[in-house]
Amino acid sequence: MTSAAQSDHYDGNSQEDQVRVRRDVWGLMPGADWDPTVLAYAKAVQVMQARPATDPRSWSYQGAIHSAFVTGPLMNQCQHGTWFFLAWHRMYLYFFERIVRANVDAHGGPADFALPYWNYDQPAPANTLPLAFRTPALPDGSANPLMLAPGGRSAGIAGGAQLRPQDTSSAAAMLTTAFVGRGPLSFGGDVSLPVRFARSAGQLEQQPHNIIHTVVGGPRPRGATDCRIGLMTDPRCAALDPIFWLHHANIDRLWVTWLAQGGGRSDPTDARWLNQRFTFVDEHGALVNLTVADILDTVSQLNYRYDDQTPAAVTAPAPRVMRMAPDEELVAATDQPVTLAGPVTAALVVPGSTRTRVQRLADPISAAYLAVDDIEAAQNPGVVYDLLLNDAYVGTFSLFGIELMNDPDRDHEGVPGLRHTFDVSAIVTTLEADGRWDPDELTVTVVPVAPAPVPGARAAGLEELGLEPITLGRISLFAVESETAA
Ligand SMILES: [Cu+2]
Repeated sequence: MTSAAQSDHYDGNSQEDQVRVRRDVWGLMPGADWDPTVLAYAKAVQVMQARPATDPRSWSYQGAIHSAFVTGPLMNQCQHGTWFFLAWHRMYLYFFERIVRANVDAHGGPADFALPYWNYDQPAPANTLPLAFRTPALPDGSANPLMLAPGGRSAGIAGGAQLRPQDTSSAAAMLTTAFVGRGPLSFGGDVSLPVRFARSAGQLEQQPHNIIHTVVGGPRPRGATDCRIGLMTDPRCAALDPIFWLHHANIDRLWVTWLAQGGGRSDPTDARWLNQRFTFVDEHGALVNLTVADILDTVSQLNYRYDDQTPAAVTAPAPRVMRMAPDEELVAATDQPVTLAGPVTAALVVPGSTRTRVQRLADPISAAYLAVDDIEAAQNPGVVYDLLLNDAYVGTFSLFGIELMNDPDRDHEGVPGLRHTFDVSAIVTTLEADGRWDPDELTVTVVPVAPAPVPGARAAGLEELGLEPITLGRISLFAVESETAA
């Protein structure tokens, strides 16, 4: 490290005089003309990439703070599948932004520079990779570091293909009212020790966070231990793709908009969360500490806000799951592990003991969720998976981070496999209303989604991808009794 100075409490914010505004990259740069803020980001990336890898403010070191194939001080700190996911990434972005801004200031501004974000959950063109990330050269003729060499990103996305609405949606996350606990469908993840990859992600981490990583990165070569192909797909490479920071700024913004919805939504007050401390490096190369309590108000504590913090419009049926009590009952499940390289349908077996419960699942006092448990794979295949209950779309999941779950040296909590959970209360209600909710006829279907082709090109079939099979240990249906009827 360049400095051993380590403050107990970070107060770098006190020198600032204005609240910075992080803006939508498509609003800044809707066409091919370079926007000053986006161009300043690109030039700062050039400067950081030219620094020696031993400098913690270099591009490679900043990426390694998230995760890397090497180890060193401050490296491999990222938090996923835990209730620290949002807080850790907010801190990580904050200090990265300070490092970028020091470069921007040294090269003439803009004086109000803040990291842009990419809100992909909008109609085209906003659901395509921002133009600055697919332009070969900067205005001065130098190579644009925001554009990766071929293979660095999924070819279709790199070529301007649209992301699917299923992949960009934060609707399931916005429906939750609990940040943590009180059931599996939390916004921000389960209670956990600080670890890189624990078992249970919150709904926002699951969708769109994990999914965007995978559809932007695309497939990686089997067993790859470098960061040339499919960077966003692997946590050890993801932050080396300059789009990572705009993706995470959007995830950070969605935390703000979730809180703004009200309806009981609030950050945890648990001291184990508030007092958790993480260490980063600032623009001077000095080590800096923050606790989660230090970063909960972006305006008063970190001096930034987003240009759009409008609460999400939640257009959902009666939010039954959100009122659920923590007790739950397993009422149906697949009876053997499901291995798939293509689409697979499996029966959800309902034992006699829970048959009545399943029949009554559409009652207003019940809520239901599906859990996909013990997902095992050698690596993220670089595609995402759609999940259906009978014929109804439930949600999409990605295996982002599975390499680190399988790592024998893994420092997660020792539970095998990933877990993803989905609210299916509304689907059960619809199937029941259609007369199609029958305990003898319950199926789940998992469909790998082929990457979007380059616009104008033919879509590759799943069989052409040569997907490595993944195994889903069990898919289960849980019933939850509501505290109060909606
Ligand atoms: Cu991420």
